[in-house]
Amino acid sequence: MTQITDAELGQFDDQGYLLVRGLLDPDRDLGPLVEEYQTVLDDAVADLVTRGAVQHSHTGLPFGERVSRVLEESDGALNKYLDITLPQKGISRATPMHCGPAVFALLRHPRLLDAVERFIGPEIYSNPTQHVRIKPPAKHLARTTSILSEIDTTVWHQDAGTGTADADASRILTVWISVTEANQKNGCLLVAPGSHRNGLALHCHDKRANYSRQAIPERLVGKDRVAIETAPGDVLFLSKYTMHASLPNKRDGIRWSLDLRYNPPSHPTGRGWFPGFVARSRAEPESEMTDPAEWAAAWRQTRDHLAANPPTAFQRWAEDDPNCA
Ligand SMILES: O=C(O)CCC(=O)C(=O)O
Ligand SMILES: [Fe+2]
Repeated sequence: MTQITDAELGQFDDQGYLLVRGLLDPDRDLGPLVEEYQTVLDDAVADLVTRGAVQHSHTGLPFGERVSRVLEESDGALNKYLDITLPQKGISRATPMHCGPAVFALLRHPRLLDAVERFIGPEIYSNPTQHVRIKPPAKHLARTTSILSEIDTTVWHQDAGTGTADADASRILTVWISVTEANQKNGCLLVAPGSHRNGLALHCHDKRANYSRQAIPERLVGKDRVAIETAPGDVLFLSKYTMHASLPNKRDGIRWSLDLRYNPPSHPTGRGWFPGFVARSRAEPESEMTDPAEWAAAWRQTRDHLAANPPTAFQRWAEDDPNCA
């Protein structure tokens, strides 16, 4: 069993990130997720066909190729069906999302939580900022719209900048899980070592996309950038101030990852309108959520509520911030 050492924790404090190779077993730990996503994709495609968003269901294609083709033909609409969390804007009662039992089991995976405990202690809340990212080959994103360019690359940012200011003092750990291999050809992460030391950096509105995303200007990122190449089951831990980005996928297959966040239960999550849950508590074990159906129901209730009461859009930096000129 992989146990994170004190030396590794020291490295995390110093560099702002830590890659733990083979923390999860690709077959035993990620297999159920991969299996669940076969059905997620089947159901998503059936729904998209019913809605007239795609004409072909591409049954018979291997998973990755089918995702890529349907994503392209649906102009990105498929993406929401594959992600866990709801979008920031435009939530309706029919907005797709995926909160299945295999995802829940991974969020609560004991070996993952043992690792998280080393960073934030034994009281662990699953932060609702949690994503499944399936990045298709860039060639399938040629007819780029805003949503597709968001999938293609991730701009330089700190996760602290993606939540509300009430979470500025929260201890939030980002946990990035490699489901497929990730490398410099298929769109792996880039990390700027030591970039976490000066707190929250300026982020500017990214004109490449209408989508609400804000990027740290190149000049603030620094020259030292490390590509994080991973194999299935490798897990990257990032501090909320560590600057990171990801490359486009120039290969033929998909690049699949999850990024999850955890914080102590008493700390604001930065997305207060979305539901999280207690994943582990030594102090109050009875507060742990253990039922995947309860978790899925919480998301559905939230979706219904937010469809009627949209959350106020938040951007940490104004679009016309003078420092961004
Ligand atoms: O996987 C990616 O492209 C981006 C991941 C990310 O930004 C994160 O894990 O916080
Ligand atoms: Fe991030």
